[in-house]
Amino acid sequence: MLSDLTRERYEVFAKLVRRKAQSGRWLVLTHDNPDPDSIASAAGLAKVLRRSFRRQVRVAYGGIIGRAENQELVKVLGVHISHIRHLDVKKYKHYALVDTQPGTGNNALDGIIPDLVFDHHPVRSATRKVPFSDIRTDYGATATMIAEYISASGWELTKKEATAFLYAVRSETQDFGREFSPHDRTLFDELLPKADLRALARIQTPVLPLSYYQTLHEALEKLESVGSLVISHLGAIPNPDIVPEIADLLLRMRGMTWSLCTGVLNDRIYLSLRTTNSRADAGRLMRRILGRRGRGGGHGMMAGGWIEWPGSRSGSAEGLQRYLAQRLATILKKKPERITPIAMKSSPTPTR
Ligand SMILES: [Mn+2]
Repeated sequence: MLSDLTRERYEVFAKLVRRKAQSGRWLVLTHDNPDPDSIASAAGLAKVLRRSFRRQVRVAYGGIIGRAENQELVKVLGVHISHIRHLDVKKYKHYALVDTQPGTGNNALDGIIPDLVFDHHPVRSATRKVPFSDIRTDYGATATMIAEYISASGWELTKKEATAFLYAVRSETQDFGREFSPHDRTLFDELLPKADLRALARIQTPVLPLSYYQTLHEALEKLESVGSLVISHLGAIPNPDIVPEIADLLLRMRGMTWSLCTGVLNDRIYLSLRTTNSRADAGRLMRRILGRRGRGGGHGMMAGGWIEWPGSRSGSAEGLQRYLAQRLATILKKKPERITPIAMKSSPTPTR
């Protein structure tokens, strides 16, 4: 379905793209460690720029495409997505950000003001300098917005694209268990009959590396809680996006309304915060926990971020991880000194 808003915004977007010289190459960038929403959105925007405006476009990301699900998604979609370190960013003439904004600290477009921004996270002050931005915080997924733009451009989604966009919306909203809008729901209904369900199953249940189970094991061994807040601090992690995955898993624990997972990679401590409280502002809370040394943000019920941890010079990572959890507990009016380990029994007591 195509909303009136998208119809209007598409005209403004089209005018801007047409004004730009045809010769200049475009760089469409996801957020770092891209999730399905970001990957599908980038591929979709690239399609519109190529097909409707005959532009030369490269899709790129920073960080790591870590989750096996997301690697499989890239394969199924058949999108050519480059790592930013293999590109000379300055060689591009035009830039677009999807599922992220300038100044968030979670994309590789450092110091460059993009021409286009599409996102569903709360608007950042730096985005006001962007010539064209479409920020819709009521949308559950950026991919839903991009699908509407594709539709406004007169193109249809291929079977592969339908599969990828369907997965993006499902994973971003946790199968509609998290914030979503009627637009996301409408897109879901439209895509389901078009999608390749076998390919979707391959994305959703991919083959997993041993490191996944090792990290999961560690996460369970290190469980802590205070009241309805469950916490797990990981040591070295194989990729940043295992952190939100574990935060999601922990939030499902009976009796819990908040979850925090942290992990260490390349001089950074990554954090993910989740809540079942639909009136919460997890993004703001995340920024409060991190203070000036870190960057982060998010939506109402989910947030992520990182804080600089320059190796052993600043004490143990675990010390900082514990400190961050204590800050969170304090803000949530739970007693930080009461954070205690949850013991995992090696064999559970049978219940009769
Ligand atoms: Mn998103």
